[in-house]
Amino acid sequence: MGRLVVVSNRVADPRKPAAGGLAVALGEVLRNTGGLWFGWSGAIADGGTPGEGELRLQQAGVVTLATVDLCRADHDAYYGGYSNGVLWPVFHYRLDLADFDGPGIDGYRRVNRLFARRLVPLLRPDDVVWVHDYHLIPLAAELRAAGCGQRIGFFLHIPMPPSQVFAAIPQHEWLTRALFAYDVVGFQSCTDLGHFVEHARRSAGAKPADEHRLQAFGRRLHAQAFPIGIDVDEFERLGRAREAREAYVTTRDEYARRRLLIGVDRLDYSKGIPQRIRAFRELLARHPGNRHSATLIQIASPSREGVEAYAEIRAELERLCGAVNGDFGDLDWMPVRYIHRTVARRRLPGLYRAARVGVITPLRDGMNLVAKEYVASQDAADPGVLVLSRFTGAAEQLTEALLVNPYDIHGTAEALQQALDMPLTERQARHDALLHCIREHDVHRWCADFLAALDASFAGSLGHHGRVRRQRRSEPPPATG
Ligand code: GDG
Repeated sequence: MGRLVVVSNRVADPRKPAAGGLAVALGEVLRNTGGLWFGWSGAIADGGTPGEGELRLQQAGVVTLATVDLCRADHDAYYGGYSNGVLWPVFHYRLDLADFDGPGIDGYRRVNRLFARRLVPLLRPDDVVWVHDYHLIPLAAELRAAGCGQRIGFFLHIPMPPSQVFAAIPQHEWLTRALFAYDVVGFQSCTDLGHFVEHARRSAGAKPADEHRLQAFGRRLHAQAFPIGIDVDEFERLGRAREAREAYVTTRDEYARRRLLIGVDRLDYSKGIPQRIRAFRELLARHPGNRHSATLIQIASPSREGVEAYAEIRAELERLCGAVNGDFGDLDWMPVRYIHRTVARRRLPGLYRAARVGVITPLRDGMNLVAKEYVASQDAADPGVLVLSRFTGAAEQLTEALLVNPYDIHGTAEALQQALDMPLTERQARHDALLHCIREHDVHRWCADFLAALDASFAGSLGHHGRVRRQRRSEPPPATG
């Protein structure tokens, strides 16, 4: 197979630790394969021209980082506007939070076109291009319009909503057509894949070509679920290293008389953190034996702070945690430790290991890697219990966790109590099964399976393999507002 070219919104030095599921996973993939990683630099060039941005190349070990700056107008429309103001909420089933009237679509399209223009000169004929996530759905259509015949795959890290929800996006038909410019489109779960197939059938009249392939818009698309995983061995190594051991010992000693529960998330409304705090409150209220004992450590790393909905959830969380501590806390016991900061990755395995319960309760999540990291960090002889939302992609695989409905505060509180009370033999049996599962479906398998599908895919157009006719630029999306 040719050189791997990864394209994602943000690019990170794969030699450095990252916070955020996509950056962590792609760093692990590229450290192994080498190649080119293309995306936004993270810099906003004030005073720059929309649709323009300088390309920078930098070598990071075996990986070449190719980044483009964005001007303020492009950044606000593409990133804050369409990607995180429309696509992120809708794909997480939150039509109430989507700003359909905003002007973001033009910037979204402009930045995708800019990325394509900057990427094309860097591509070699036998490159395999792997595009990631909702920021870049139309990228392949732009690359095809520029004459690229390389294999191009797309992986959606976030959920694919049901057709009726997706159809609320005024440009949903354009987005669906854009996905058919790829050779392979991957989803986190069978649920997501089912939603896509149903939508393509309904809105584009797509027909099944064979087991994994759909035919529409004169192209054949391979669509499949490829559940993402973690690098279990690497995470276990991290757990044995000094900083994780220190974090474990310090936390264990500090909370020697307590039973710890832990949540680790980017601060995002999809993660269900307020519902989690309410469930913990309910636990203390209904099961007083936990008072002066159970302590929830909630790490919420700052995320997308410029987007309005994120400022609101931050204020709500501070209020909720303050109320639990005020109502239940005592001089020697603070029930919730809420940490709105990014904790060093090297410390995370120690914190996970010190916690008797991992509380991973998103309202909706593509996969959720924290659930897998929690399992990988446990002491097999005395493991903690994973309480997991049934609305995560991870729940399709991690069926030995205690699966909860995070909207059901009472039911979640009861599951937390069940986790705290669970006998050792049951904890061991569940942990064994979970560890086996995350080993089977680790990040290496995710990567290998996706790239094998991409390698095996015939050029998506119904024309000759490897030779894609130059296509006209994709139709512009319908105007909004
Ligand atoms: C997207 C999808 C999908 C979190 N806080 C800290 C920190 N993290 C790390 C975790 C984990 C990663 O960030 C979070 O990954 P998730 O999968 O839980 O969630 P998203 O960031 O929303 O990721 C998700 C993922 O892409 C991969 O496809 O699973 O569904 O939404 O690795 O450990 N890391 C550090 N400090 C923190 O405070 N160092």
